[in-house]
Amino acid sequence: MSHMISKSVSLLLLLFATVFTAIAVTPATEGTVLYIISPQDGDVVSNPVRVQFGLRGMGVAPAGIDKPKTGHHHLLIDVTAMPMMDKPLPSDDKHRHFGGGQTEVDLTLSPGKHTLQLVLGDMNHVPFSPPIMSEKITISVK
Ligand SMILES: [Cu+2]
Repeated sequence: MSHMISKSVSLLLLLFATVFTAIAVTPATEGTVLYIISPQDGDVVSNPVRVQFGLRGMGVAPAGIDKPKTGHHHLLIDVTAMPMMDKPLPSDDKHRHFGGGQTEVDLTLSPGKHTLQLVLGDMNHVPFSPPIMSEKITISVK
């Protein structure tokens, strides 16, 4: 009897966990394209490096603003292991948030090769499902 109860309880917990996960990610708008307008893959550039963010199919809104079909930009710099796609994106030198709704940034990068990739996040900095990401580009800084 107690075995049956504990089985029902764990089923219930599983159900809650599933529902919680389902509301933690925002569905992507189909056909949305995120891309880096500038620089282009393979470009040789000088500091400051102006990176311009392109988004088609959804709009840009500041973090914390609950508006359907919008998100804000995150720039991954030299990130080799992708962050979790169902959690808020980390915030550090390699994971830059543009929670004000910015669509470009001027970076100062060390000389040599660097990779850049955009990830769109929802109002809570969580990537959409499926994730909306740009191609990863490689640039050379003089
Ligand atoms: Cu963010």
